[in-house]
Amino acid sequence: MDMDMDNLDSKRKAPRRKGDDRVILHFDLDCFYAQCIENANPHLKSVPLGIKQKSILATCNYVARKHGVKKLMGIQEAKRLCPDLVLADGEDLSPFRDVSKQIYSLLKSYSWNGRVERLGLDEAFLDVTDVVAYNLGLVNHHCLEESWFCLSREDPERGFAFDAREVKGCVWPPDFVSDRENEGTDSLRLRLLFGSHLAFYLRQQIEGLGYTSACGISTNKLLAKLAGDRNKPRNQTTLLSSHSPVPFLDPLPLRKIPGIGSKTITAMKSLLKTDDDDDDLTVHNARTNPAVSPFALERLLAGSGGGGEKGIGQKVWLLLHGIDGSEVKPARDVPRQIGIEDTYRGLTQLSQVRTGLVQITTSLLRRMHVDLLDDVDAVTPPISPVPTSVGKGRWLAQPKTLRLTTRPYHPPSEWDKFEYNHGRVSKSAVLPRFVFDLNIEPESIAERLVEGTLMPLFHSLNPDKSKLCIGLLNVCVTNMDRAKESSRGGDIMAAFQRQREVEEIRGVAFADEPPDGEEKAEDTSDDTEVEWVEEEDEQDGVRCRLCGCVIPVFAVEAHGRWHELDEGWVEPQGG
Ligand code: DCP
Ligand code: MG
Ligand code: MG
Repeated sequence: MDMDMDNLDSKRKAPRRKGDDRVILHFDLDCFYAQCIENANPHLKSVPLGIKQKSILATCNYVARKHGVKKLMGIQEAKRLCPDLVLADGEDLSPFRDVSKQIYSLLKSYSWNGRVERLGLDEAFLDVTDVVAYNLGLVNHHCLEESWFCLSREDPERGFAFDAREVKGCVWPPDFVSDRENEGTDSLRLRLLFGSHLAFYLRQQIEGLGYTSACGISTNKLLAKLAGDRNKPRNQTTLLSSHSPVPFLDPLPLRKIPGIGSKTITAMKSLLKTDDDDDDLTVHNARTNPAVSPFALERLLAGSGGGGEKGIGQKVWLLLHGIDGSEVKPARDVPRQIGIEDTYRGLTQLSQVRTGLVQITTSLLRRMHVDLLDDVDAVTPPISPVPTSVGKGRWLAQPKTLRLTTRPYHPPSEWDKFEYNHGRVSKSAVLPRFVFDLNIEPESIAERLVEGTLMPLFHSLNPDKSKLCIGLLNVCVTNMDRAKESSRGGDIMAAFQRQREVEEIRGVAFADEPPDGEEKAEDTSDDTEVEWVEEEDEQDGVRCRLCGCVIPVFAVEAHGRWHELDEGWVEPQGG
């Protein structure tokens, strides 16, 4: 017991910072969905604009924010605050995904080490340590004001001129005074300063595509993301505190810290013996309270009932001190899976299901063309009013599996009885090869796929036709079969064909004709989707297990879809 207490005491000490050798940028686009809609309809730029999903605003532009309108606000309240608010529909995420991909590709093209990680649709981290180190090696310390930032190792003329005496954009702390005389030639300040100029240049490039953004510049992902939040919109912040990020973090509400979600906050409240509103619970409260330690957090979060991964206590403790060793993940040129879903107020007829499936599948095929074909000509310009017709290009990867997920409709009167995902079931089948034929219109492919594969899957998931009442349909392709390296310069389709032949010999089934449902479809009880928990104290909302936000029940589906796009940074507490 004494041992434990010693352990607890020694571990309560502030952890030492190490690993400040990286330069990380975090970009977050301003009012993203709103900017996408504005770019397609420029007259909306000057008016208050809200993007509607069901009966809430997914986001609103900054003109609307001046009137007090906020993200995730109910439409009624927003209209009350700003009667002139113009509403645009944001149910179809395809245009936002297209823009997201375009901006992500742009950022990727400036990375040397390929460490470009997406977070949701409108954010990205870049680890630019290597680019900055290279440029620090070139700089003339006697003529900092006329520096040149090299964007390519091969072509020294590719770059931009900058003044290396000053950090570009805002800094934190605002009154930071550098000790330039003594800082040497490779100080943390100089590295971040270089990062700030690169960030500004990249933000200008993004503006060239028509989108303004905010950026944070720091030494890890946590601090870069929080720094960028300081000055929005259309601005950037470099976190320069050379000693400790603690004064920067201390005043922030705990719930603002990525990686700290509702479970951690509940655990923290029980340690602090407080019932304060989540907004009043700051990093400082948690960090300085003697009851909070890595040991105590571990016991609550990873112990029986906590369900979190081992080491979670220490991880949270480090986050409270601004320490985050997580790497910026290398960019993937092909997503792991692509899924499209829609929600319904109870489909009772098979014909309605079929229509819904054809719509979803057509969007899915369009998405596959955008994400999996390497020919840019095949991509419709963002927010094009005309959907992509027949695509061109070569497949970078071909998914092997098609999965259908359904969930019954729960009318409002049943919301207290069932969890959001109650009754959610999935079944998979082999994805037929005609899907990759670029000479057939997506609509025709969709019809064929629905008739031959998806309807049989649907029947086996929902055998009782008399009780049909569908609230959600989700169609997803997964199990990506990548074009082999060796096929570079050769015929990628031929390489796929060879690979398939090899796998067929090994006994993996590939169907050119749709499988007959029951026989070939396999059960995949899919628990990788977002999970939701309803808590007693949240009368008119549901708390999201991933981000801890309380979401009005009617907005849960839109919020869940948003998370499913989010490839990283999920609260590491298990569920
Ligand atoms: N989004 C959503 N549901 C959420 C959060 C976000 O549908 N719970 C969507 C709408 C946003 C986009 O994702 O436009 C990006 O989310 P942000 O939180 O970055 O919000 P914005 O980009 O809209 O605004 P900001 O300028 O504050 O970044
Ligand atoms: Mg944003
Ligand atoms: Mg964002």
